[in-house]
Amino acid sequence: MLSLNHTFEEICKAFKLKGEFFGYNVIKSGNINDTYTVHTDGYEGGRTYLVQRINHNVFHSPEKIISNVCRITDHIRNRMLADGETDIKRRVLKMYHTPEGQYIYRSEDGSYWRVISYITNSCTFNSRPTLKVMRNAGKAFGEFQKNLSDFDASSLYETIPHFHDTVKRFEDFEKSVAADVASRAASVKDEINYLRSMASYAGYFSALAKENKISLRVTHNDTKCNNVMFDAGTGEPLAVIDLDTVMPGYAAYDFGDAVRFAANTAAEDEKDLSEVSLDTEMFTQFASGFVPQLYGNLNETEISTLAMGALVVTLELSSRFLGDYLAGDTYFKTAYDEHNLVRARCQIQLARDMERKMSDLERIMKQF
Ligand code: GN1
Ligand code: MG
Repeated sequence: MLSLNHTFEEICKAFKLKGEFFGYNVIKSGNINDTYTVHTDGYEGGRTYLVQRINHNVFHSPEKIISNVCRITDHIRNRMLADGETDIKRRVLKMYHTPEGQYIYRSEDGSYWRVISYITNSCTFNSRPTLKVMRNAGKAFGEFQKNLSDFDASSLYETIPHFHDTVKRFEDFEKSVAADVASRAASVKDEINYLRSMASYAGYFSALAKENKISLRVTHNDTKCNNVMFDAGTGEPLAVIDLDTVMPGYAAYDFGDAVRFAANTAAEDEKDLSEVSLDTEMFTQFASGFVPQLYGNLNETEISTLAMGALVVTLELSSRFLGDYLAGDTYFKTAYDEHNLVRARCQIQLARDMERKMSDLERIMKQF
């Protein structure tokens, strides 16, 4: 296998990045793509770039994600510039291209690579952020949706078809149970039964859409709080990143997925289930940042069903983690054998707590 040093050297040359490559760091947080910071020297004290290997098993058409991401970031950049933004390089990602106009570099082993701007003096937070970070993450994702509210959602490629189609996710889960290729179904009967008992929630949002009570919007679809870059000095949100799954979607999935990840009192893959619950204060803080950004864009039903989005998306991800465990761990990166099962159990525990607290959560949402 080729060394990463060699690959990054090639990439720096192909993209004509400033300075000479001298080293890289691994960014560990993603479950799909591989992300690195790549450092160069010899040009005004050096430069840092974000270099990513696109997971081709998940994103079958890297050109389509590049096209979506370029169009979205151009749109946001133009809107921010029109609003007088003066720090534009730190507020929106830039995709690099080679002198020939290529945004993707194929390394000798066939991998797909891209180069993205690195936001200086910034930081990200994983689960268990502070209340201030939570509010600012809400503001960032709300502003992101607002900035794309005049973007024609139907013109985007569906980079992963049926990504937040919870009904289809539950059907796929049932297929994994039936196929049981890794012979694991017998050992996770309780989890399977729980998800089956909750299957009626899967169609909650598609039913509202059928009745024209909610609309498709341009949504982010992967609103983990570590997908927001914050100013390392002030804690203010700068930019939303990880734009590969930006597609038409329902606002509640963005709201819900953010809460699922960041308002969990434990990590997404916590083994000790007694640590796992939904922190209503964190939930409130996120909502207080998110909802005001979208006044005038979302209708009453959309706002009043945001809390339900948290439960539905948590059930959806439970079915995806457990489905991948049953399929022999082919989709999500895992760090150990039972990782997907641990993740699924954690998400199920969280879903149980959300269901218990749903009337409180809905009451909280009424203040916005
Ligand atoms: C994956 O790799 P990452 O962290 O951006 C997944 C999301 C899940 C998330 C769970 C393309 O996102 O849908 O919610 O893991 N992304 C894809 O941590 O499947
Ligand atoms: Mg992602």
